[in-house]
Amino acid sequence: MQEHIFVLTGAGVSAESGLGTFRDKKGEGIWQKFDPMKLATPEAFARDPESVLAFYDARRRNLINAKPNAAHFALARLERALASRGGRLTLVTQNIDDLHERAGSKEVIHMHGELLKARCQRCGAVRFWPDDIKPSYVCPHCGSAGSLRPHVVWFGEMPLSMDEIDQALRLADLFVAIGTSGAVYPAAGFVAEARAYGVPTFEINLEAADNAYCFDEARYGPASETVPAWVEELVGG
Ligand code: BJW
Repeated sequence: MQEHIFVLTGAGVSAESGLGTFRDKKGEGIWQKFDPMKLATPEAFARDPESVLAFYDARRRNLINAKPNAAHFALARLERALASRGGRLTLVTQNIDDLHERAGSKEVIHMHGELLKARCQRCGAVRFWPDDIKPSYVCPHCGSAGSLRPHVVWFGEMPLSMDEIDQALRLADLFVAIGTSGAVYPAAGFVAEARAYGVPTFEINLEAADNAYCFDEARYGPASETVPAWVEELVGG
């Protein structure tokens, strides 16, 4: 078994937990129903904070009622199994939900932020925030009014932990992308980076991603079935 596995997850891993994906072939993805330029950019937030905050309030309430599925639990099992053999799982998620953590994963890198946290635009303080955010709210850290926003990465903003991610990609024995369309950069470029470092690459998805041609191997089907089966092959028995 490989000692250091790098897993990148996307919205597809949480789809069967009832959290919508952003793009799908039926045209029912979040960004097919709502315009991301009006809801997921710093400019949109500056122009219309009420609409942006209401969009994230609704998704936060939905998340609180969601539950992790078998794919999340399998990845937590993989983390424990690798650690018990002196190996390591680097789990990088583009998802802003906390379903990996609720399934038992201990180390999760949220490169697009976390929906259950708020950040102050004035002082930069980030804190757990499971409630709605209103434009009038005051930052509990610095006391400024109207400066709180969801701790998420919008288009045009720099994703989080990029240095840590690059280092882990460089050191991995296997790169696996699960449930991500390969449409959003820089995450969509990780597979090419991994290949450039000589790391074998594997896609697990419901259907081929936009960057499927970059992967050495692929397995298609719902994450709640394909991920536990793959983990069982690696660590079972
Ligand atoms: C299943 C399943 C089941 C379904 N089982 N599978 C070229 C290079 C670099 C940047 C750019 C570039 N061109 C353009 C850019 C800029 C932009 C970008 O990529 N735009 C594209 C639209 C082209 N990127 C940015 O602005 C990023 N910042 C940036 O680039 O900074 C500069 C920089 C440059 C170089 C290095 C470093 C930095 C920021 C991107 C922020 C993305 N933010 C969002 C919103 C977060 C908050 C929120 O949730 O509201 O992140 S957008 C949205 O897309 C969200 C997701 O994390 C992200 C990716 O989506 P994901 O996870 O792939 O989901 P889907 O819906 O697209 O796909 C679902 C998949 O699941 C499908 O494949 C299905 O088949 C599968 N599936 N059911 C298994 N049951």
